[in-house]
Amino acid sequence: MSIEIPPGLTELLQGYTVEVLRHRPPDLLDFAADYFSRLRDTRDEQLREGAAPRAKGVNFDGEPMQTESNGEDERREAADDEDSDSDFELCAEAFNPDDDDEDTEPRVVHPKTDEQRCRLQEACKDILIFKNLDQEQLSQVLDAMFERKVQPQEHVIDQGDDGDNFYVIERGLYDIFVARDGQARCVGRYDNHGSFGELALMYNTPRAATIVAITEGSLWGLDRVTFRRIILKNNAKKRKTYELFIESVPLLKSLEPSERMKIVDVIGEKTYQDGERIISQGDKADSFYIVQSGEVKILIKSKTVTGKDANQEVEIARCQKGQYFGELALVTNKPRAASAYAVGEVKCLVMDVQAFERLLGPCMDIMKRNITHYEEQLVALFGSSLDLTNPGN
Ligand code: 1OR
Ligand code: 1OR
Repeated sequence: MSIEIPPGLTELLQGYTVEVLRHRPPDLLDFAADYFSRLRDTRDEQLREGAAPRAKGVNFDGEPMQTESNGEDERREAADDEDSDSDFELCAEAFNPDDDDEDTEPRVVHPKTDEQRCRLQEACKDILIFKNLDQEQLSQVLDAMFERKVQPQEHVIDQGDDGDNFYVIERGLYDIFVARDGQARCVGRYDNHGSFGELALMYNTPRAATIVAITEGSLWGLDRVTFRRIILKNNAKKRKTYELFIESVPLLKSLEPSERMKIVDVIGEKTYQDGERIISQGDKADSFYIVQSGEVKILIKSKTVTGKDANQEVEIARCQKGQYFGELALVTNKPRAASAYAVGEVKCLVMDVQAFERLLGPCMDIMKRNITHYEEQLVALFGSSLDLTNPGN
């Protein structure tokens, strides 16, 4: 007896398998349900538009995968080959923020329980590259995110690979390794919060670092297509919004314009109300701040300078528009040396420690020079010297 395999079955299952291997979803059944209903939607849409259904599979990013060439692929590949010695070699797709495909492309939606949605919202609430999204963009991003559990020693990202997803950390420790001259060096660690994997997706470059889970943990992934459609489109807007301001920040003057724009790509804007504490003396540090509008006052516990009145804080400095603060703890790898409070409503541009180390290397000398002035200013203010490396008092 011969069993006839229905036409299309092999491609259908192959398409699904490829997407499972790309996304490694935690629940195969949920993923299958999602995948096949999106496939059907794409087919129905094509039928409605009067086109012959051509997709034998659908990318989980929402792009139909064509099994029959229409010539476009070859043209694109030929163009890619011409570029083959550029950074864009691995993933040649360019982003044009003016191509408003947001409403025509099928959206990626990973259904979530209420409990998952709560955990996801909590994990994403301080993610800087989500800060400038509007409500609708943020809800599309959250809908598209999927949960990924990891085990100790699991490589979430390998340096040199193509970028598939961006990740937000819900919990767990993750070491960052960067290989140079064949030698992998641990250059930092994410400790239960933050995000990684944006660079390859933003700039179409190979992964710039390897990220290894040190503990068991939980991540939320966002696929490349949704990331580029929403975050990159928003970044194009951000560049326009902040270009003039960023050019005016004295600390960043020595950077190339393209380096300044990379800063804009990863910063998030945060607003603080009058009297709100932005930084707390003695805390572990993970961000750097530039005052965009308003004024920030820096206070230090008097015990730190006089050894008395532990609860009393004294004002030691003010930061105005274009000035920065919160660099000291990142440079010295120590807890926050002072507290920072908003005076009136304040807007700050905030950068995480990894971006600070990656992008502000050329400004490090200026910051270090200014830190040595802190000591001199302190002597002028209090007539005493202070060990700024012991700020937790
Ligand atoms: P990605 O898509 O390139 C690896 O994949 C991710 O590691 C990268 O995005 C960043 O999100 C994250 N240099 C490059 N990538 C880093 C770094 C980093 N830190 C985290 N990532 N440096 C370390 C700074 C502490 C600079 C090393 C010279
Ligand atoms: P941080 O990461 O330690 C508090 O967080 C920030 O306050 C600090 O970085 C600086 O950016 C900012 N001493 C210590 N921190 C100062 C000082 C300062 N001025 C501003 N910050 N001074 C020495 C006196 C205690 C300055 C006196 C004028």
